[in-house]
Amino acid sequence: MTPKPHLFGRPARAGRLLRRLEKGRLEAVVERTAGGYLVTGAVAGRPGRVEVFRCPAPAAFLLNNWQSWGPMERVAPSTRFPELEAIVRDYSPYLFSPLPDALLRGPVSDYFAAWDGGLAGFLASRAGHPFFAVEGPDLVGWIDWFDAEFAAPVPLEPLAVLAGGAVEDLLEAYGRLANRENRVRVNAWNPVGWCSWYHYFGKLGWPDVLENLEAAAADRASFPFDVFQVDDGYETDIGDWLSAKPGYPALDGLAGAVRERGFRAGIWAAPFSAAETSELFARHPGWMVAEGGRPKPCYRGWGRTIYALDTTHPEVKEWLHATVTALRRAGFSYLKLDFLFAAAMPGERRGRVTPVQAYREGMRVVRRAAGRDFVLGCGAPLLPSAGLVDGMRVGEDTAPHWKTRPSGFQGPNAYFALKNALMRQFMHRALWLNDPDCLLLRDRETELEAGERELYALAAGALDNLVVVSDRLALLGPSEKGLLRRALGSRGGRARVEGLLGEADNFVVSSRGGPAGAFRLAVNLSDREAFVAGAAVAPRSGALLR
Ligand code: 9PG
Repeated sequence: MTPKPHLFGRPARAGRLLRRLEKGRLEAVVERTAGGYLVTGAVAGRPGRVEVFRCPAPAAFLLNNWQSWGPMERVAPSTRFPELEAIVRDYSPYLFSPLPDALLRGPVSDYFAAWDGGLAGFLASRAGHPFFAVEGPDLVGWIDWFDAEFAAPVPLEPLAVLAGGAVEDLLEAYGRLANRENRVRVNAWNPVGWCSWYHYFGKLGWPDVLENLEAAAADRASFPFDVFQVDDGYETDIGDWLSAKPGYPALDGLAGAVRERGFRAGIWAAPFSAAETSELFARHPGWMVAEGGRPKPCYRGWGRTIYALDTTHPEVKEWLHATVTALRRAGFSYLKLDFLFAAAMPGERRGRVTPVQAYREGMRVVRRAAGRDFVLGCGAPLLPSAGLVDGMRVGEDTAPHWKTRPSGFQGPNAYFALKNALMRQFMHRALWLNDPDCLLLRDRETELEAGERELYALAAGALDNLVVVSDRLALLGPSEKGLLRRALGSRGGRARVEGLLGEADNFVVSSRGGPAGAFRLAVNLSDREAFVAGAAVAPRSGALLR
């Protein structure tokens, strides 16, 4: 149940509100809706951080992280994520939030928070960064506009407060509202494909690409891939996307080899990132987000310091447009664009905008340059990407091992990747097509057990998500091919997940209206046998129910 919330520091009630802020002003309208309230409005001047919502913190609620790789999971107000300190220190302060200070203090839920009988959710993130945090006994929803100053009013990120019903229904209702608010149009093509990353990782060579291309082309019945995507490993450096490593053909040769075998060609790039060693950085240090006039490190990766491009800089926009256009001209029509959070790092930029606005400026350039080709977001701020991507990774990386660890900020592993896909299913076809990360089907060169591999594949199918295989295809025999066939056969329905607030790590995926008719998949992610939807399900496995 939701106790009556406070809006802007007073008990919620319908009406208009004008508020003088320290260095700005706020105008808001609160409307009563069937299930609760809708808050809209505008801010001007330097609004800084504004408290919008407050209610007593629920004993348990669903927390959602800012970006693809962060968790969505059940937490209590007392939940802490001790591993975040090491991530902030060793990897990046801005990986999991543009406001890391709040994140280190306690549970922070970006965009929305949901609990038994209630949900508070911001419907967009276009200028401000909306988030919820536990403050004393309360759960408080803020919008932060960083230190931006707005001469003309900018719209408040609308807030919907919904009450009554199961958390799963509330999330779906929130998804519908966010869909409308962001004018999302879901791509008609829901990809099936192959990706190089989770077998070859950074050691991918051109002979590996050719081997798998030949294998896929030779057995289309078993490998009905639309797209064949080359991941990280082909490029000379992070930032230098158009020059392939020695041993690789030029990019048009790479795409050509894929296309002449009848697949759409897919490629990976991190278009907002530049390694300290890259030609891009050497030539254009002035294009980077800065601090004190110098390039500001964004994150550590590939053993290097990585900088973030200032996506408000006119020359960067030209470069982004030219780079995406060049990838398309080379023949690629599926772009996995990764580490996108970099463009939303706080820092000095040409444009006097918030980091969220900067991110969206960059993504709009990419979207325009990509035309109707498929853009898969990864490592991306979620809500700011709504309407700008076709697909979105909704969890941290999978891996050829399971490994249950205490919280979702540690990975990569198959457990958290799959759990996040289940938790964030309400985003699928509301904000974009969900990418649950790749299926690892192989029974060799893996620590995953047969039940774990089967569960992952069947869940991705039942969820109607992207299905992308990331194995050396030569390792797949009749039973792995059969599993892929079963996973693909269960796509196409309207899928819904129950059990999000449960403590047992058990879920039920129900699908209806697809080619397979109505069915359910009982999911047991835990390490003990469980009864799920009336069926006994072994640890870390699933059971299909009619
Ligand atoms: C290629 C990979 C794959 C993968 C992406 C992304 O937090 N981290 O240190 C971190 C590093 C890599 C990473 C995710 C998180 O993986 O998700 O599918 O494309 O890049 O380098």
